[in-house]
Amino acid sequence: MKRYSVFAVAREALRYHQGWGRAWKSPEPKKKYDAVIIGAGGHGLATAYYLGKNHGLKNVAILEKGWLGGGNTGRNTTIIRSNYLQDASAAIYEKARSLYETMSQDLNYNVMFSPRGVMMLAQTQHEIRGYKRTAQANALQGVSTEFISPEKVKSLVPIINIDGPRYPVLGALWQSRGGTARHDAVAWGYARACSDMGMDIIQQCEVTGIRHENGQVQGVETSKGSIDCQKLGIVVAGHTGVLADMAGFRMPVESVALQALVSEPIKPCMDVVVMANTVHGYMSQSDKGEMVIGGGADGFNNYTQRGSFHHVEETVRALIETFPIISRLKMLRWWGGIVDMTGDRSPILSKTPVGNIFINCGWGTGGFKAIPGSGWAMAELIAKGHSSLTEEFSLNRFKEGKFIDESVAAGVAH
Ligand code: FAD
Ligand code: PYC
Repeated sequence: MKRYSVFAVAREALRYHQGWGRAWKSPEPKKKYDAVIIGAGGHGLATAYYLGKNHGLKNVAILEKGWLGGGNTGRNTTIIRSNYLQDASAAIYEKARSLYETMSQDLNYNVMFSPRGVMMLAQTQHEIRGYKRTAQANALQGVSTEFISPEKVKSLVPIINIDGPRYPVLGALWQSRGGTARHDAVAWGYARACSDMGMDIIQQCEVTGIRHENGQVQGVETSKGSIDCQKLGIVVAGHTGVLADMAGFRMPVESVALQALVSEPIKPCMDVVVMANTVHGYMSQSDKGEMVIGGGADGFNNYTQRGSFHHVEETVRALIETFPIISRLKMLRWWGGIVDMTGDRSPILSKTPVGNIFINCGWGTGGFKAIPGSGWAMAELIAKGHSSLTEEFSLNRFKEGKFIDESVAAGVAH
């Protein structure tokens, strides 16, 4: 047995009295988490939630360098749809869209899912062909979409000008069960549910290093100290390259800023979401009455998490022909997020070259809509080592050339 001098005992008694704990007790063995998730955005939180809910893995920590939902999850324009072209995409995006339908009940947290309908305008002959093809693919995939006429577009969106001189509206791809949800609430709802399951969500905790030995992950170094884990999920969107570098491998993603803005609030005037991909703009109206407007991504790689004047001008100029009423609106605020783009505009949900490190990224400009489906699939991959929903999104596709081309369905110019 260890012996203590009288001074040591007195010192420890004083520490105890001052509330610093029983310093003479043998130290608790260092906690090892079954899984650590880096990134408390929607995808990281949803992954942790389904690890607990679907696979009983609750000894989990979620590490966030800022605040939960403070990345792209809290900066997006909240469009939810599943009208993608390829089968693998339709499967995961439709899984996500259907989970959004019951998310408020599942999490007992109102995420304000509003299936108000999403339309993607066809303003060139090329887009008509593309969207008709997507509608047919969606019919085979069991995703409900249709190609609608310009007259139907006008009846759904009375403020639209379908006779624009440069880009008249020639029809639209319409998904009536697409819509929007409150992005912060999605993050908060998942976070509360994770916390209720006993998971640790550690904010202001930046991961600065990743430890592995003999090809197996051991843990991470953070701004709050070192943390051990059996399995590690990297879910950091625009910072994917930085984290992959810490683990010693490279990822086929580029980081660029994507921006959006809102107008001053006005009376309700548009109760569907409209995307105009030829002119690079999209718009919906928030519950507060603001017109939520976004455009294309920056044409160069960067980490600047903010908006820029030329984007506001380009985006608004592009939309004014189709929505003349916005020319009189004042802008209230604008912002940017750093999105992670892959070459085929499809995500990566995959094992990595390091054992028990998994990665979820590449959602680029369109990952908000995918949060629940991605979390569901990623949790299965982490818990069981495979998931039918992630199979085609693995890193192998870049070696094998099996790309999942969604450059049109991504819906935002890049
Ligand atoms: P994030 O929410 O960015 O979370 C990643 C987290 O990782 C961040 O909180 C970050 O702080 C943290 N992190 C990074 N590095 C570290 C580190 N070293 N240690 C600890 N934590 C770290 N998608 C749609 O479906 N519909 C839309 O309408 C839409 N509009 C968009 C509009 C804009 C302006 C933007 C920017 C994006 C838009 N998106 C949209 C895309 C969508 O927002 C993203 O694909 C999605 O939010 C990604 O979620 P995430 O959880 O992967 O990333
Ligand atoms: O993926 O639908 C989308 C989207 C719209 C705006 C940004 N992303």
